Amino acid sequence: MTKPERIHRIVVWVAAGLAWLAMMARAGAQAHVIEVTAGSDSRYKIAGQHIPEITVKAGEPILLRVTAFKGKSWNRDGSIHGFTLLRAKDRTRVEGWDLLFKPGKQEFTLTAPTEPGQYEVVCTVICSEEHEGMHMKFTVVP
Ligand SMILES: [Cu+2]
Repeated sequence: MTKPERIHRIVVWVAAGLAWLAMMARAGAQAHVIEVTAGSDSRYKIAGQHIPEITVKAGEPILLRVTAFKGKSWNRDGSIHGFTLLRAKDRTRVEGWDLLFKPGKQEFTLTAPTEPGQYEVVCTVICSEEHEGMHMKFTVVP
């Protein structure tokens, strides 16, 4: 390989690397950040919302930031609350949205459902006698 060829090859690799970095930075910046607390009282909470609910755009990247507090009971594996997304129309589970929380802070990188419509988040851990009331509305807009 001649010297100009070597330089050309290096330039191509550096350009490809920069393009990749720019793409990753954009992807990170575009994620819709949702912060949810899973309370010891078996309720989901979102700051600034009296009745918590989540609205996302179909197919958008989501970063779910969770802070979870132990209720009165939990799973043997240490999970203290769940977060499973169901389609409102038939109560079927949405793939990739069957989450379990450990005590404290945790993050999940997710993708919003591609089908607009009404969904529901439900807890899947029997976290207290109030567990059945642990759910919230989830809307996917086009
Ligand atoms: Cu629960």
